[in-house]
Amino acid sequence: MKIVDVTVRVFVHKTQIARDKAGHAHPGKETETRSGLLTVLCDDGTEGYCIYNPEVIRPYVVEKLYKPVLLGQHPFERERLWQELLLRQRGSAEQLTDRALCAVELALWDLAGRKLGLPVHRLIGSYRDKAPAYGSTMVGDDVPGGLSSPEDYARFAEALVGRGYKGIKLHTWMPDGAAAPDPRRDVAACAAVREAVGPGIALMLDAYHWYSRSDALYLGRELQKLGFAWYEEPMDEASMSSYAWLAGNLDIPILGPEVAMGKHMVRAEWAKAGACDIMRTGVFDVGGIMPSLKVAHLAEAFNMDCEIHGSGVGNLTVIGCIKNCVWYERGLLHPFLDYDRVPDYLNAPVDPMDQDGFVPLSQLPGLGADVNLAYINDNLVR
Ligand code: LLH
Ligand code: MG
Repeated sequence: MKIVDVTVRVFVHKTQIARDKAGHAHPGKETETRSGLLTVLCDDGTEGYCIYNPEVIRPYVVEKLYKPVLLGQHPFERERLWQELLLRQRGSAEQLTDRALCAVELALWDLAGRKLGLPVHRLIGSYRDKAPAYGSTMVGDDVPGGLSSPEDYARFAEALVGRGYKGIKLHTWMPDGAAAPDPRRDVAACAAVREAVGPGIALMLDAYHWYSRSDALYLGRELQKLGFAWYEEPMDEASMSSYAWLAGNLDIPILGPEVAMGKHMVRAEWAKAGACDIMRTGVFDVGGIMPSLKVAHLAEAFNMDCEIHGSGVGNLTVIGCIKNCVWYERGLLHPFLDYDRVPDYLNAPVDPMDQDGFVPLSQLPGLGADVNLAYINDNLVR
């Protein structure tokens, strides 16, 4: 069995998500957007897929970086292929990003699962068959009834509890939203949500990511009083020593790093430095499922939990295979959006949630995305 082609089919589909100038997602008018179906194809006809941003998996990346490593190789030699892609990443003039590394790694896993007729979490070794989800809100906005005030957050939190969520993470206001950032307004939103949902719901905060040490300390002390479960990325993660300082000054668990470059290696440094109490990884942050497992196992060896960043089949698969993680991050959510609506290019949602707030691990062969190939082929960008 060997890889004979790597392709990307770019297609259009409807979206109700708009991005602000800083790239944060908000609800918007229904419009069309583009996605790419990355496909790794083998000589026996087996295919593996990953749907992702077509700018990240653009032709240059496929032709000059993926194909020279993958063509002619056995698709099950994932660790070796990943390490060879890593060598190219060093010399790629930053064209092979961790996200592009992740996309092709996910496609290789999907291919293996489809070939063997197994969900990937079973192939790796399952730990669980479902995970509790926390509802992860979009960042704040200026739209009344949306996420424009502490009261809006409180009403939305009540609705999320009604939907079944046992945990909620607030993303509060970030520039270029009006009056953002403001740690006092963040505290008001967190207090309003705690008041609305009571003590039995786990609450977390992912605030503006560039607060000063003094603002981050003030905010953390207030979250402690409100009984929050963790405090995420209040400062620029490039300064690990700021996080070690913050963790040393607060009792609330600090979660990180999420965006700091350096995959599992930088996370080892954070664990050693005491810069976080709960480890963070996400498949698109560190280059795939394998490096995420390395991070989770590293954290386990430090008696630390490792919470997984973001939604989707790759992250769910990691959660399915590790013990030291509590939650699945479901979102991003907003009162004006129906998160349960199935995208045009899928036949079923990747993370359906029951009324008790649990998301099942997929039992489909592969990563668990039920890709609607007919839709994609009918809506190609030529
Ligand atoms: O900045 C944002 O819009 C969010 O923080 C987003 O990146 C989200 O993925 C996140 O950080 N979740 O934990
Ligand atoms: Mg985050």
